[in-house]
Amino acid sequence: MKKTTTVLTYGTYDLLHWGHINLLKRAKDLGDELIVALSTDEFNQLKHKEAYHSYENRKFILESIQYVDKVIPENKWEQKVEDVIKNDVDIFVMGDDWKGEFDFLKEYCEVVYLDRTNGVSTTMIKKDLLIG
Ligand code: C2G
Repeated sequence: MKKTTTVLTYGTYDLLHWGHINLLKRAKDLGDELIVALSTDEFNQLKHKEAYHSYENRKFILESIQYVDKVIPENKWEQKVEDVIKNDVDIFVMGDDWKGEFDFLKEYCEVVYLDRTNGVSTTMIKKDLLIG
């Protein structure tokens, strides 16, 4: 029985935009199942990020996306090895703004950094809306 290929990625996914969707689509295209570890509101504080939408609402939005099969909470930096093992992950994916940061996972699974989508970001959206 062929094992399904499980892909795992992490992020805040606030004010969802086409750059996020572009990442999720390419991540899902690498396998059969895509798990997103979504930064909790508390973890965002550790990342010095403040999401506009709550964790529950960001989770609801992600779960509505055709490419996403499962959403789990990201509570701390140190949970990735455990997440990879517990979820039998084959491929870990992040945008290449994180290139190299998670190479320690190569001991447990394939690590893929996908090109970040230029021209859009949550920060940019917030700034543009401020200017009005
Ligand atoms: N991304 C992208 N293109 C953009 C914006 C984001 O490809 N224009 C990707 C990022 O590289 C990341 C994912 O979308 O892989 C989610 O981005 P963020 O929500 O900003 O995630 P981040 O705050 O980088 O959290 O433990 C890892 C962290 O939780 C990553």
